[in-house]
Amino acid sequence: MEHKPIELGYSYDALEPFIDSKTMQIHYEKHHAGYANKLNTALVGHEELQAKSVVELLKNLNAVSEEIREAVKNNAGGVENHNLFFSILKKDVLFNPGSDIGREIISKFNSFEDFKNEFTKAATTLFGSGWAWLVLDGNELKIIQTKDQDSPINRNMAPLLGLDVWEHAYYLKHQNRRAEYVDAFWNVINWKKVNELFLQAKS
Ligand code: MN3
Repeated sequence: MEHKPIELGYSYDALEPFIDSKTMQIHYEKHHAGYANKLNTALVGHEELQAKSVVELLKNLNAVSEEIREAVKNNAGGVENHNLFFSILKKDVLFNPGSDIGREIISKFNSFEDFKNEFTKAATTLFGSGWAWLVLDGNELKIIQTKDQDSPINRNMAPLLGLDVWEHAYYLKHQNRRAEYVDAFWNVINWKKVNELFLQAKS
């Protein structure tokens, strides 16, 4: 199969003013598409891998021959991480404490505020390029960081919420002020989608 970025399903300016239109456009058209293109290039001549989805590739990197394993890890990770990220962004969807994910978050982290603080800390303290995640690990919610384009899927965890903290995700609008970007992120989380991902991961 030819790997492609996920359909956005919303316009580049849909997340203004929290995530600006220009950043969205470059992030989606250049960065996200770049990972898909590089993954397709890496898989040329590897027919047995071409039928696999990015998730299947990431779950079993040992099945990928060593010469292209690093490229597949980075670029399949890049595709999947961005697919997740772009699919959980929407304005005006509030956190619902009565939803399944809402109740689980409060049960695990004591309160939404405590969860928010812990996730924010993971996102702001990650050194260099990478991601902050809320994942389901077995039956347990966890907040984790990954470096570069490493995916929680590599570690057999199901990503529910992810924040890209590579500079390309915020530099045009926020320059070096990552904390400002992380703060803005809380206004564009599609909690309905996160709840769906949680229910899927549990079943
Ligand atoms: Mn990115």
